Amino acid sequence: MAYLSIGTLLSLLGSGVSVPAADSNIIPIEGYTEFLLWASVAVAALVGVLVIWAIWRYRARAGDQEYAPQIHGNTPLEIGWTVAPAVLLAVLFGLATYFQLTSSRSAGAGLPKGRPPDIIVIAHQFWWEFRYPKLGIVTANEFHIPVKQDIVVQVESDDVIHDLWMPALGEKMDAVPGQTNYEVLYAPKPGSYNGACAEYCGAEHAWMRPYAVAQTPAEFRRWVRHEKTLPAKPTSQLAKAGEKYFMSNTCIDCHTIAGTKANGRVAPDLTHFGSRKFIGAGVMTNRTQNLKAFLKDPQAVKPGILMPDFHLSDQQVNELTAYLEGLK
Ligand code: HEC
Ligand SMILES: [Cu+2]
Repeated sequence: MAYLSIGTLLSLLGSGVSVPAADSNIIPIEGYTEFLLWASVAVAALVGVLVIWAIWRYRARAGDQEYAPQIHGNTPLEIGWTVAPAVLLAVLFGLATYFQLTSSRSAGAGLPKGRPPDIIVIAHQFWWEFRYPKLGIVTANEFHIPVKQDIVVQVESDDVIHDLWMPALGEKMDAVPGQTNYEVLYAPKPGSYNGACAEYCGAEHAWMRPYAVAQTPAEFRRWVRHEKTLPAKPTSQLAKAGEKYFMSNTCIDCHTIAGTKANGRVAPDLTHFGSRKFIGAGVMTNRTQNLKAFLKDPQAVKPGILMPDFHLSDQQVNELTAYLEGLK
């Protein structure tokens, strides 16, 4: 990025807002937005300087008449201040249209016709479900994609309106209940990419962060193979006790763990929970202490979360942690 980005500016201003970095090769419209920002700053500065200059230049002086000379109408000036903004707006309109069309990879502008989606994204309060219909994989919050390929994504919502925003990978796309939207995501290079929910959806809107891992085709195939295998059965006493608790409580009505009787659909699929990077859609990294704190009191970690507090004893927390961490 040639000039200071809006994200950097916001963080310099100490707003505490972090805007995930976008890749300007994919989203030229971001560059245009920044051009607009700095063009506006330049115009505002010019106006400010002129106002101050006029105040100083035409200040009241001793011996002035009570009224300044009254002037009525100035045709060249009036034509000037009508035509100049009109030209400027026409140029901006042209640029905006151009960038909008060239940066859009989605429906109407390059969505491969008739191609079934690679990923179905279902937004929930306050987490993301990722289903790969062609590969038979289901995961939550963290999803993987191969690099340098158009990934056709179908975006849905299970409850209220959310918005899938992966700034470095493509456009923002609303997730609207009862409606199916499409977009194309594209990762230029391997790496991890942060995203956010970009439509206010409730208490934990801010902690509803999708996380993408873009991989080479070979790595991606390995990940797919891994996701399709069942997690190893628990071996330690502790983990076995955790499994027993999980399977005999309502955890199974909300969560799915492939190969077990847990097949709930209203909460994140936990089949490979142990190999994901975050807990609670980004609210914490997936480490032992954090998982324990989460299980002990989900509401304390993520107030408003739609997971009940089971008032687990420390022993039960330790057992469940051992079990869940083993779900690799
Ligand atoms: C009423 C449904 C419900 C029940 C019952 C339930 N959960 Fe959850 N759970 C959720 C929801 C919803 C989330 C996602 C919340 C979020 O991130 O906003 C969640 C998230 C989690 C996560 C984090 C998953 C991730 O990928 O971030 C773990 C671990 C978890 N639950 C374990 C359990 C265990 C263990 C039990 C049983 C003791 C249980 N849950 C019972 C609804 C439920
Ligand atoms: Cu949301």
